[in-house]
Amino acid sequence: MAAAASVKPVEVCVKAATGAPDIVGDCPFCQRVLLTLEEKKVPYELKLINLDNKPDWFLAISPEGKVPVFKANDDKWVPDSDVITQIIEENYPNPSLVTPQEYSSVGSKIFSSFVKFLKSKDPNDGSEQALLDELHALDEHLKAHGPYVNGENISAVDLNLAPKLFHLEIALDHFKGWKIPENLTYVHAYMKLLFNRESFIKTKAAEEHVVAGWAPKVNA
Ligand SMILES: N[C@@H](CCC(=O)N[C@@H](CS)C(=O)NCC(=O)O)C(=O)O
Repeated sequence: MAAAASVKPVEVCVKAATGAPDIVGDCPFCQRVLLTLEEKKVPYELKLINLDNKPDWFLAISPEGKVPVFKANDDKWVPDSDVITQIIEENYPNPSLVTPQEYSSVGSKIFSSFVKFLKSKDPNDGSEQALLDELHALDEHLKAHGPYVNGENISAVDLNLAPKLFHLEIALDHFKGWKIPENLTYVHAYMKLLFNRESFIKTKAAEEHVVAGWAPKVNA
């Protein structure tokens, strides 16, 4: 007889919202993991971690004190969203979220460019242009291959980018009154597609928590 599929949910520690310990907080790496689980319909148990007051049991399983950490059906806790999403893909191959190698780094510099621009206090340091260049490159890619990075079907690279674009849109508007240029129509359509997915709506942080999360970094 074939072994019954395990019904035991996997476990994942994610950031709790600042000041709201019972709801999911504003960590894009955590949301990436949750999106992967949601898209594959893998049952999971959430453990919300207050990063301002990390419990001892959490520090024991995540010595660096970082979220996300993930436990599959063995007893080993694993950190890092790159590693975690890879394990989820291996353990739950259907539906496949594998992004073809040639597209796996599309948009990969957007998040670091966004953070640099967000923190920048010098309008002439080139950080705005660097971000625009990355967004233009994504727009061109989507124009040629979209609506998702790998065409008709969502894949891992989209689930990595979605929370980062969400943070970018909220934080740059709030702190700099900056918006993604309207002529980047493929990027706008892409974001709408991503943010309207059931998986995204279910796992996203509230805007006020995204703003609160970036505030100390912007004002540093
Ligand atoms: N490379 C890691 C980054 C994880 C990360 O930086 N997580 C942040 C929250 S967004 C964290 O746990 N920081 C520890 C802290 O704030 O104390 C991944 O992809 O999972």
